Order: sequence, then structure tokens, then C-alpha cells
Amino acid sequence: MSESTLPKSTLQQRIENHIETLSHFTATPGKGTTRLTYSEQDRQAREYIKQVMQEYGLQVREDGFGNIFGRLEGSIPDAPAVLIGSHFDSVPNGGSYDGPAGVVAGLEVAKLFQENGLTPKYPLEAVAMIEEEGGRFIGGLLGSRSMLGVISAEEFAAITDKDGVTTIEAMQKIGLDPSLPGKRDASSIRAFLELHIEQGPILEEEQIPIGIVEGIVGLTQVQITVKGKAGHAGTTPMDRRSDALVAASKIVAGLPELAQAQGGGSVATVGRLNVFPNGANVIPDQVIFTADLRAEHEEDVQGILEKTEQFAYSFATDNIDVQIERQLYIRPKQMSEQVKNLLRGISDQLDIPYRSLHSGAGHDAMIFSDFTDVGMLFIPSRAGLSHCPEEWSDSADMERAVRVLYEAAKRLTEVE
Ligand code: HGY
Ligand code: MN
Ligand code: MN
Repeated sequence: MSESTLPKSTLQQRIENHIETLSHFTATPGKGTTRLTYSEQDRQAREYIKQVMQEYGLQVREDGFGNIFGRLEGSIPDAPAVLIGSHFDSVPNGGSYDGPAGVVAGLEVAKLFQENGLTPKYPLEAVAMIEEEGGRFIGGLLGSRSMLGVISAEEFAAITDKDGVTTIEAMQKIGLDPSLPGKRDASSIRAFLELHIEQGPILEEEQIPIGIVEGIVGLTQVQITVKGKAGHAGTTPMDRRSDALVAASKIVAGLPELAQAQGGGSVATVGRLNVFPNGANVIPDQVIFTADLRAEHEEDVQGILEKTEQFAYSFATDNIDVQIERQLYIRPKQMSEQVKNLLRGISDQLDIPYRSLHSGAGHDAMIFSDFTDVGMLFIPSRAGLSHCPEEWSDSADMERAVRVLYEAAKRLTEVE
């Protein structure tokens, strides 16, 4: 997919500038975007987002979890707001669009309201959420789950990163105030719209600029701890070893087959694995790793979870201990029919080709969908790549999606 050659509109240029600016707030310059939650890079990106919200005439607020809101007041006092946004954290060495595309869309929809002097009946809020990826604090979707009370303020405060730093300590380190109001009542939200990159190949292959998301995959993450016995790599005979890494490796190697056998689009991924004590001449006595398990239908999510646990426990012996901790479980979610129809109608009206898509990636929209009407748009990802430095999407596609969301926001906020 090559970049469009038409002259760039002001809106497209603004979109590009935002994406480019945010991409510089990374701990791994030259090796993709690494912007972990409450890091110095988070702080830099946050300052930029709040500055843009101010420039766009929005009332800027951060909640007690570090989520950022830019609000355009409506004419009906205390009315529920239409939220448009996504997350601004990243995976390690990820791309520049996963999350920021949706945050920028929220900013630019608000800017179009300002430019056109629109007064909505219901407030409009651009939102930038923390820790969707779970790159620093286990589980992910932390900003939306905390905001909506899916996890309590006490559970939030007890979460620590791999170095034992708590969310609260990490927030305070970059000047955030955890005592600010946190949980938001669902009655204060009228709808949630999210633009996201597809992170797959379909839209590009079919040359279709917009995907309207039907549903989002169910996902669960477990942490598996395998314990054995440390020993000398040279003097411990092979028949006297309790090697935690050998046992863990057999579990890891067996997961793809389990996913295949489960069917229903089931997938299994071990993305994070730590060996202890991690010495080249020491038999490992502990291995801790995550298993990310997903499927389109709930019975398959349940199925692959149970089979993974049975399989892992089958490697326990008198000398090898296997413990499993369930860290996240989210059933498959459907997007709102009303919002999907609205997005389809607007795309038709704007003469923008679209197709329905199912999301194999998780999104904040899956949390909002239990509390309000939710709609998601996808734009093409070059070569379907994401969660890597090569991630790229065309700002012309982003502009088209912003225009669809702008029209949707006008209807949902009942612009006068
Ligand atoms: O893991 C996901 O699907 C998302 O990128 N957090
Ligand atoms: Mn994302
Ligand atoms: Mn992601």
C-alpha cells in the first residue's frame, strides 16, 4: 500500500503531525515505540495530548488512574457524554499507530466541532487511556477497566510492575494525582467510539479503506510458574535434575497444538518468559511465563483455557511444581447494532467503501461495551503488521475515518 498522492488536506496534515510527534515519545528511538504507562515517555505524550486538547478549546481533566479527557460541554447540563478515543501506551518496541490513531481521531473530531462552531446537546469527550497493552502492569485494559469500575480502586492500587513498583508510586513519580476522582459512573457516558488500526491484512488486501467492527475476540491471560531445583550445570547428573526450564519448555511447545485442536480461530501465545536465576551454568529453578489465549466464541475461550491448565499441570512431579494464576478473562464482545448501523449509513453517505470485520485484537471498546453503546472503525495496516516498528497506516485513511466519526459524533451528541 503506498501513501496517497493527492495533496494533503489540513486535517490530514494535522493527523500526520500528531502521529509523528507522539512517535518521538519512545524509550527505544530507532527501534519502534516503547511507551510504558507512567514512564517518562508517558509523561511527554500526556503533556502533548493535554496541550492539543487545550488548543482545541476542550476542558482538560485527568482521572485518578491517569486517563486523560478533553471535554466539549453540551447544552444539556450534566448530560452523558459521547467519548471518542483509545489508548496511548504501547507494547515494547511497538508501532506508532496502535492506540494513537484512535486518540488522534478523538482530538480531531473535537477540532472539527470547534472549527465548525458546533454546540452539541450532549457533551463530546476526546479520551486518551492508559495501559491498554499491559506492557508494564499485568493484564492490560487497565485504564478502561479502572475507569468503569471493573477493577476497584483498591485492586488498582495493589497492582505492581515487574520491579514491585505500584501503580500509585509510578503515577506520583511523573506528577500524577491518584487521589483525583477515579471510577466514572456509566450513566455519564452516552456512547464510546474508537478508531483503531486493523492490525491484520484484510482491508489492505481487499483495498477497502474502512472496517466496521462486528465483534471483538474473547481473551484470557494466565501466568504459569514452574518450580524445580537449582543446581550446578556441570556436576549434576542428568537423572538427578529438576530443571524448571525443560518442563516449562515442554508446556510452551505444546500450546500451539492445543489451540489448533480447539479450533474456532483459537490462538495461544507465550510472549513473556523469565528464567531464574538465569545463569548460563545454573540449572533453572523457576520459570514464570504468560499464556495469552483467545477465541471468537466463549466456549472455545473456556475450552482452550481449561485444556492449557490441564496440560500444564500434567508436567508436575514430586520435584517439579506447576502453579497457574488467571490474570484476565474477557468474554467475546459484540459492538452496538445501533452504532454499527450509524457508521454504515454515514460511510454510504460519504461514499466510502467499507466491510464488516471481526477483531482478533483486544481493545478498550470491549470494556465499554458492557456499559454503553460502542462502535469501532478499523483502517488498513500495511502488510497487516502491528506490535512492531514496521506498523504503518496511511493518514489519508485516518482522515476518512475521522470524517465518519465526526458525522457519527454529530448525530450521537445531537448537534443543534
Ligand atoms: O493484545 C491485544 O490484542 C491488544 O493489542 N492489547
Ligand atoms: Mn491497541
Ligand atoms: Mn496493541
